[in-house]
Amino acid sequence: MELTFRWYGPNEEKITLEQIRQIPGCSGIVGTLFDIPVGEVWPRERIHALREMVEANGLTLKVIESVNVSDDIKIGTAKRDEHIEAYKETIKNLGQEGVKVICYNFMPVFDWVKSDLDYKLPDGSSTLAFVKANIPDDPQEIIDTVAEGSGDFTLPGWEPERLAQVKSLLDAYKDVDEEKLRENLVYFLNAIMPVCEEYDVKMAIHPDDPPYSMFGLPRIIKNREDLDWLCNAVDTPYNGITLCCGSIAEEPGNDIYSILAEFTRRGRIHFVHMRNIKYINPEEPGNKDFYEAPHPSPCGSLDMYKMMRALHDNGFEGFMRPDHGRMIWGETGRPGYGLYDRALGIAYINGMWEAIEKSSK
Ligand SMILES: [Mn+2]
Repeated sequence: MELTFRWYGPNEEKITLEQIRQIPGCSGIVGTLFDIPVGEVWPRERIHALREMVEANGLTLKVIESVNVSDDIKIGTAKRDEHIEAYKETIKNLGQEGVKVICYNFMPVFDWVKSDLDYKLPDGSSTLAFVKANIPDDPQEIIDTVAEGSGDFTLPGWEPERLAQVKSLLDAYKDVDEEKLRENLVYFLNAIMPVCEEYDVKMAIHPDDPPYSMFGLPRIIKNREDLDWLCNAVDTPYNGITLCCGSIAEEPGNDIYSILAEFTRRGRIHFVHMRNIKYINPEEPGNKDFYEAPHPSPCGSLDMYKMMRALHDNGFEGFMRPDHGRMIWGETGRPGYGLYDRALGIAYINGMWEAIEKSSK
């Protein structure tokens, strides 16, 4: 298991690589080239420059999050083959620079949805939350909320230039149901798999966040059955999963522990987002509201030890990162991606892993 930390690059971050290298037990960066428009090739020189910067700080660059898939590919427009060719070129360039895993998602329009980016907890910290009553019926309103809440930072998947066209985007998806979206995902994967195999780069899909339909848009990576379908539809280890524990657990009906165990055993989990969430009023029937809790089990609704054990006991050998953290100790920055709370998350994850390993010998 290799522990990593998501970092958006020198122009997009106030967190520095010098700070990240001081987090004990963190060996790598989950990197990105945030400024390259979706559908275009990531040039090898740019990847190389990022890699050198990361390696100069004693860290590795083996995971990318995300190389976004264009809406043209998801919808299946006439432009998709052009975008797929660009994606293949990007995979080749990343592979040649030593990248092993690409995280991506196949969610229409919205990469993820939360109602609150500054949800106050009793201890004075703030976190991300999903409270259904605060989700507007009009998707434009949620875009405005996210734009306001993210301050000077662009949030992944919420690039303003893309969301400026949200109405026409929603319209473009009107003939895309779950079946069509699945077909388009398989078309994309079949097209890129030979390049992934040649350059030894594993694809790792991120589940839908939240794992159910919103605004009438189709969602196809929501639960155990969807992950099983994905693995069987394109049956190679290069077609794998970013198991985001929080996203899967946002549907209380999903058994996160058995999903972790099964897909680790099947060799398909290449990257894990370790996150705890706390359900809000779970006793209300059908209520799925939650906030993103600090990593330790007692702070949230998930048993982190049980999740780590499911990975360990089934032979997990991939990459992991703490997922979103709260804003604590007066830190300000990109919601979900502060330094301090995510570093606490790594310390906790490392402690558990060491204890599990030593007690299993
Ligand atoms: Mn995630």
